[in-house]
Amino acid sequence: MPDNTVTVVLPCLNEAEPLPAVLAAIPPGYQALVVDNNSTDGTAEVARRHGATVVTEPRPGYGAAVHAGVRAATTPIVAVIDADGSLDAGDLPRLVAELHRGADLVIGRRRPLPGVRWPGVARLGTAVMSWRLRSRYGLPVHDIAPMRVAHRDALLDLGVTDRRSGYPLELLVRAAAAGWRVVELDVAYGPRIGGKSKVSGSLRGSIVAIVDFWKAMS
Ligand SMILES: Nc1nc2c(ncn2[C@@H]2O[C@H](COP(=O)(O)OP(=O)(O)O)[C@@H](O)[C@H]2O)c(=O)[nH]1
Ligand SMILES: [Mg+2]
Repeated sequence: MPDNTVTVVLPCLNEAEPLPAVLAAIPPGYQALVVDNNSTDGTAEVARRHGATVVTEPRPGYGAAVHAGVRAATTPIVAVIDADGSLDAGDLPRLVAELHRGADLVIGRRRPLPGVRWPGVARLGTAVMSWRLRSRYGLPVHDIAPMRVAHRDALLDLGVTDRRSGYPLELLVRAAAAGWRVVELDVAYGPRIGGKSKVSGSLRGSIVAIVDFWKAMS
């Protein structure tokens, strides 16, 4: 049966190329909500043409886009995933099921598929951040929540303030402080299916991410 309680928030900065396939993988009933962050490649038109609702967020940054999407969602549950095709929205129902079993936040742990290019710096950064999240905050995590599912209103009440790359880490830290039950499940991690990397595949993006990650956790 289609599940119409979930909005899938897709933060997008120039993702017109991968978007059609990403949207096609969204489970039946789930609402696709593309947050367009000043894209110049027709992302918003492509999204609308493929059935997604589009929200425009002029303030740049991954966190700004995610926050705008969560606010705009009208369903009790929100999911956030990348719009580059590296993550599979088909994994979301397994995460949503854990939420129904009582978790407050369900996150994906990227398990690279054969042949995926995952730069060493990004892997190392992920390992270090995850270790810190486990040792300092007691969170059962091995990744930095690239894909996540939560109850919309509770998520907004957490009050995450980061509007750039530190958003997912600040969310985890606040979830731990609030005593949330956090569950991590393996999800497939494939190659980006078009367009350009803004974070780990770009020097500027990587530096911004490392600075933001560290700020979010200190
Ligand atoms: N709205 C918005 N989305 C962003 C920004 N930076 C990255 N993203 C999105 O975040 C997701 C992950 O970024 P990506 O470029 O794939 O990073 P990578 O996986 O480290 O290469 C993609 O859906 C991007 O479009 C940003 O500044 N604004
Ligand atoms: Mg990516």
